[in-house]
Amino acid sequence: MPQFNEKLSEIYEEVLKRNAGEGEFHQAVHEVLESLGPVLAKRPEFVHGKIIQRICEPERQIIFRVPWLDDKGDVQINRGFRVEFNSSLGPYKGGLRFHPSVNLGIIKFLGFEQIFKNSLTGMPIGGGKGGSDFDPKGRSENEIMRFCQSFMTELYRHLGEYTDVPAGDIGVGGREIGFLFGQYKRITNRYESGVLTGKGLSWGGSLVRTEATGYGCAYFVREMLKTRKDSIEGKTCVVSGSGNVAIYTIEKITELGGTCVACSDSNGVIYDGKGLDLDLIKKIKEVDRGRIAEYAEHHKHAKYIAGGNIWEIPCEVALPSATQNELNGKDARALVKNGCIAVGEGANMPTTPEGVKVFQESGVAYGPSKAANAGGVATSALEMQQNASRDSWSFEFTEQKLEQIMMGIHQACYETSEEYGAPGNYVMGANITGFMKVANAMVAHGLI
Ligand code: NDP
Ligand code: 2IT
Repeated sequence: MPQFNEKLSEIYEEVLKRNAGEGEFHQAVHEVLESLGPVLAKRPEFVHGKIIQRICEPERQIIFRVPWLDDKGDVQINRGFRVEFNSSLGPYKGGLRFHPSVNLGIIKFLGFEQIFKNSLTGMPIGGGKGGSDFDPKGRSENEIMRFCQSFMTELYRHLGEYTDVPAGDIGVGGREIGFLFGQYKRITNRYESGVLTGKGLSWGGSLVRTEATGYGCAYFVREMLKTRKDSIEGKTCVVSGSGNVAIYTIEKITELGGTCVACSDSNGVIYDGKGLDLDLIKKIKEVDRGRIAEYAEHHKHAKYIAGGNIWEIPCEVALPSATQNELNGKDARALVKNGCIAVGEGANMPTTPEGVKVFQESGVAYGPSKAANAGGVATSALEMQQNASRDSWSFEFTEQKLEQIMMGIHQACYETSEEYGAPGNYVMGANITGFMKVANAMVAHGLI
């Protein structure tokens, strides 16, 4: 594993001091800095210009009150966030997360990761992230709408197609983007399609955006296996979560010949040895907005394990697609012991540092989130491109672009890992490739 040199240790200590208590942010910064030693040795102007210190400091952080009325007429108050992290490659771009666990540190880790992920896509987008500690679970559609309207009533002044372009993340899908877009349009009196991505298909959305993160992750795993003269065909796969990313990961993995035998939500795990019935999962999650436990009511041969640990289920390919730090060192050891040879991260930073170390030391093909799940934001950028030209592309054309982008990301990461003497280390490959483009642009833009 790469080590910190004295300069990087000093930078990291400063990050810890300036951002006390933000554990996830520290973790994300640590993982990127670990890769950058050899880059600083080659590029002294990055050191003189304090490029890393500047990248670690968001350009702007917005925190705001979100008051709204629930169905009983009671006042509810949540906290809204938007961290506009880095705009050297384009307008701030990144999702909104609605989940009770959201706090500034989580939004900052996500925004920080987004800078390098967005750079890797090759599209003109900067990095940002936002959200709220609002918990959508158990809320009626009217409550969700009122919350989204109140959230946008503050956020709109910070957005714009050339300024900051949010999209979905945990708890924010097509429905929420619709309510947010409607309120933005009403307040600004502008039909500014490019201000949000993940829109509905009849009002400026792009085909393939819904599928993009999961499809992209499956493509990335396919490419990793290809470098090892292997394929997804015939592999047993396990996908955590059962939301947007998990569903379309299962879809593409199945299309590529793999068999997904398990998925989950925060209450438990579904195991179906015959291969998951995706139509049923889509009905439960996308139509009925239900819980994954319901799967076992429809398929008696399937097993629901309340509170179970999905990583104990033997598989050759693991696809963590729920949330950060959902897979720890012990889980990684169990996966390796049970024959896991590849990991593709659909979620953001789902593996703890100890887990990452286990995978790398065991020779598992490990695709880190900022590379493996970049297909979602890349397709958001394709949506922006269509909005700017008032065009809409076919499913086939858009998916082909997504596939090319994912193959390009894989190749760039692999080549960089070779160049820096660690072939197949996609963590180093992704961090260095993503960083270089941002750093070069920052140098070109001067001290801002
Ligand atoms: P969804 O809200 O559609 O689904 C989230 C899934 O993860 C649900 O099954 C949920 O279970 C589970 N989950 C969420 N939080 C937790 C938690 N704290 N503990 C256990 N399970 C949890 O979100 P997405 O599918 O969009 O996002 C999943 C991951 O993918 C996130 O890490 C996100 O940042 C990342 N991602 C998403 C992209 C996108 O385009 N949507 C793009 C790139 C990355 P439950 O219902 O029980 O909460
Ligand atoms: O983590 C992510 O890349 C996303 N949630 C998608 C962001 C986007 O702007 O499409």
